[in-house]
Amino acid sequence: MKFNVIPLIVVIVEIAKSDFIFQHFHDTTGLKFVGDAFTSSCANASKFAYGDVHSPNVERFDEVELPSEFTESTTIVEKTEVRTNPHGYTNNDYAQFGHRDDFEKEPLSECPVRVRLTPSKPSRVGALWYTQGIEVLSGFECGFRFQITDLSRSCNYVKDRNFGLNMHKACAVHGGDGFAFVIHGDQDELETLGNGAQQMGYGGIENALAIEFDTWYNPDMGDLFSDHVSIHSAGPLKENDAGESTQLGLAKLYSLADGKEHLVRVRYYPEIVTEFIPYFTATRSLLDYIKDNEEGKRVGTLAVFMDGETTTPLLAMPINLSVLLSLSEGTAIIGFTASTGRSWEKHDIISWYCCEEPPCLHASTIHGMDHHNHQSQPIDYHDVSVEYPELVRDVPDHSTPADPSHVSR
Ligand SMILES: [Ca+2]
Repeated sequence: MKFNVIPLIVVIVEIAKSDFIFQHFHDTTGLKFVGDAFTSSCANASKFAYGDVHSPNVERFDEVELPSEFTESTTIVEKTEVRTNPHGYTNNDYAQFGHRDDFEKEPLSECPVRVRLTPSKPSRVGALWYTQGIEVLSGFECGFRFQITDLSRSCNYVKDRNFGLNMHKACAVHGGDGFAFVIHGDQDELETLGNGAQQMGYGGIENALAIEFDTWYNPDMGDLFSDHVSIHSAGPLKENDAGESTQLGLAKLYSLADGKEHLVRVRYYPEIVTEFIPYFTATRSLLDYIKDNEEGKRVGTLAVFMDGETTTPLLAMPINLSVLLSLSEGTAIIGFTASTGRSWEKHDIISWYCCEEPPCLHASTIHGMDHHNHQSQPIDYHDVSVEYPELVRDVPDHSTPADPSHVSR
C-alpha cells in the first residue's frame, strides 16, 4: 500500500506549488517555446558563443538578405540598407539621427544557457510561456533579468547625379523592436503568439496584459522617441495592441537596448498601496479597470521596478486584474514575447522567477537582486573574425547580406 500512496502525495504538492525559478535555462522543464524563441549557450565556445545555433528549432544561421530601400530623382540617388553591425566600429563612425551612443560591450565571463526570444535577424517573432497557471488575483511577483544585444545598423547612401563621384553616407546603430512581459487568460493557448514587428509579439493576443519594453520608435503608434516601458491591454474580450488605444498609463523612458543586463521586478498587490500613489499613472483606457467587480475582488496595484530599485517604481497604477482578465479559477499564463522587423536585435531572458505569495523567497537567490554588484553576463556576437566587405560604391544595389557569417569568402 505504501508504494501507492507516495506518488500521490508528490502529485498533490506539485499542483499546489506554482512558484518557480530559472536561475538559468539549462533545464527548460515547464516552459513552452513558440515561434522563433529558443535557448542559446556558450557550447563550443568561440565558434558558437551565444550564437543562434544552440536551439531545438534553429539548426544554423540562415542567410539574411533584406532588400535595400531605393529612391531616385533627377538629381539624387539614395539607398538605405540594414545589416548586422560589424565589430570595431565606434560611436565616432555614426552621426545619423536615431543612432544610440549608449551601447556598451560587456566582456565574456560566464556562459549559462539563456532564452533567446528572437535572434538578431529581421522579421522574427517568438514567445516563451510557463506551462502551469499562476494564481494572480490575490497578488504575485515575477522578476527577470534581460539583455538586448547585436543591434542592426542602418546606412543611408546618397549620390548627387550632377557630381557623380561624391557619395554621402550616414549610418545609425539602432535595433528593434522590443519585447514584453505578458499575462494572458487562456490556459489552453500555450501556442499563443501575437504579431511581429512593432507589435512585439503580444499585439493580437486576446484577454491579455503586456508590459512592453519597446526599443523602436513608431511615431504613428504614439511611441516615445527613445527606449520606453509601457503597459497595454484591451481587456478580456479584445486583442491587445502596441498602440496608443490600449495604453493604460503614461510610458516611461528607460534605456533598454544598451547592451547591459537589466533586472525587472513586476509586483501585483491585491490592494491600493498608498506609498505608490505619487507614482500612479493612468490614461482614459485604464478607467474601465479601476473598479471592484461583482466577485468582490478589489482594485489592486501593479508596479514595475527596474534594476534593483525597491521603493520607487518606474511605473505604477491602480488596476483590478480580475476585471481586466477573464480567468479560469483565478490562474493565468505568464511569459514573454518579442519581435524584430526591418531592424533587429537579440532579445535574451537570462533568468526568471515568479511566486504567488510575495515577497518571493527566490528573489534574493536568483540574481542576488543586487543589480549594482552583479557580475555582468557576456555580450554575444556572431563571429568576431569576419570583416565586412568594402562599402557599396555602385548605386543601385538592391540587396545586401546582413549576416557576416554567411558572406562567402
Ligand atoms: Ca515601438
